[in-house]
Amino acid sequence: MPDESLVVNSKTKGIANVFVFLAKAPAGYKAGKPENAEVVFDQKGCQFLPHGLCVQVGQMVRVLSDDAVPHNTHTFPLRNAGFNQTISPNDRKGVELKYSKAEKLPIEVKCDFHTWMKAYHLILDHPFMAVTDADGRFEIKGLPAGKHEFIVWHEKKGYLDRKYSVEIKKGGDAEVELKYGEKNFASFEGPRPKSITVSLGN
Ligand SMILES: [Cu+2]
Repeated sequence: MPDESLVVNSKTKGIANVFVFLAKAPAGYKAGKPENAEVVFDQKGCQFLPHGLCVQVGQMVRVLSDDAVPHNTHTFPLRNAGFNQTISPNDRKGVELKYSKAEKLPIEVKCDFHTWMKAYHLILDHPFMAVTDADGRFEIKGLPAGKHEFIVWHEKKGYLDRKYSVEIKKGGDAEVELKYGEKNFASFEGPRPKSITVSLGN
């Protein structure tokens, strides 16, 4: 089974599954209903899909399975109630998982039947979060103008940045490139990335 704990695009050196988010909603921001009432968390080939999932408080996580074997989705939150439930083979209707509180950092999700199966859920009470794709890219939409400080977090290293500052001009976009040297991933045994390349826009 592939180790998904550090996924690097060999061409761009972009790193997947890096979470970029605001610890708190910007001042004056009023949380409305999440844009999507539901997000899907699937299991296929004994892997969680996606590996990194952003969830807003109040959003329903629909846990599905596309595998012929049963899985057990087991969450390890700090502030929310834990969820530990068997998902039947090929369950395309799914089991509903709901978080009621924001967490400070992404939480671990495991399958007790397949010890290599691991994923991370980031649960916040606002929508200003993203996780990098296979190219190391991400986008956070709808940020108000002003200065924002982002947490940048990856499961191998933990914090890559605690306060990555980005200024969004009125009516404008911001594009940033975040780079982290391989020393951040020194504990990783395998081909090491030279940098993470991600972009930020709105
Ligand atoms: Cu499993």
